[in-house]
Amino acid sequence: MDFELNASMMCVNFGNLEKEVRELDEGGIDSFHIDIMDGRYVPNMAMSLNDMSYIASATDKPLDVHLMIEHPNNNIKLFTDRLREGDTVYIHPEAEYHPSTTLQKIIDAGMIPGIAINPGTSVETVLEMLRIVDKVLVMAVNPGNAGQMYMPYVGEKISKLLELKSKMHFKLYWDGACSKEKIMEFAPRGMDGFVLGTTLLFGKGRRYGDVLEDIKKLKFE
Ligand code: S6P
Ligand code: MG
Repeated sequence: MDFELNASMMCVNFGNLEKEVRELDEGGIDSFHIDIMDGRYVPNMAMSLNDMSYIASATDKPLDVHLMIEHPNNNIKLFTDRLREGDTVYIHPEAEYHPSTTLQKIIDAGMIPGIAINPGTSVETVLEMLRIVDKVLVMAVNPGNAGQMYMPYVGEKISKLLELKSKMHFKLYWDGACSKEKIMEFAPRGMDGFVLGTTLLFGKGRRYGDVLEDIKKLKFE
């Protein structure tokens, strides 16, 4: 089965970022998920621009940068100037007056445009934007922290998005409380990738490569 595994980098041991990136890279991760927060759109501040730039310099694999900030349009160059062609930038449409203007800037800079959809945001609210983005990140938890509870009502929304994705040509990714059971259930239905955090990958006392290998070996009926 073909799906990507993305590492939620806010969950790593920042005491040795170089080692964490190397182990994930060698362990077979597909991309590095970078959570950027401003303490306003969400009540937290996780990773910094410097963390992001360092990770971009330490791996050839793609970064997907998840901007949980108000009015990303005002500061989008801070990110696009430090990223590489082919990296992804997700914005939250609710955080911007004219989200498509910001998405256009991401496209013009050579990056892949994406939107993140909160658990409480309906598909209908973002329907128009689905036509211009390449990637959609469905939040299964409220944005802001790792280790939170899965919001069971997102399942229905994911079903709608899975129907729309072939018509509208975007890829669909899962972010938040991602467990083995969720991968077993949603990968066969067409989910393109999963962001792995404390639920499945980090703080388990196991080598990242071993966890990733177990996931890739999952048997789907
Ligand atoms: C949440 C953030 C996510 C988390 C991820 C962590 O604001 O966007 O990317 O880092 O949810 O995974 P877990 O398994 O700890 O929920
Ligand atoms: Mg995220």
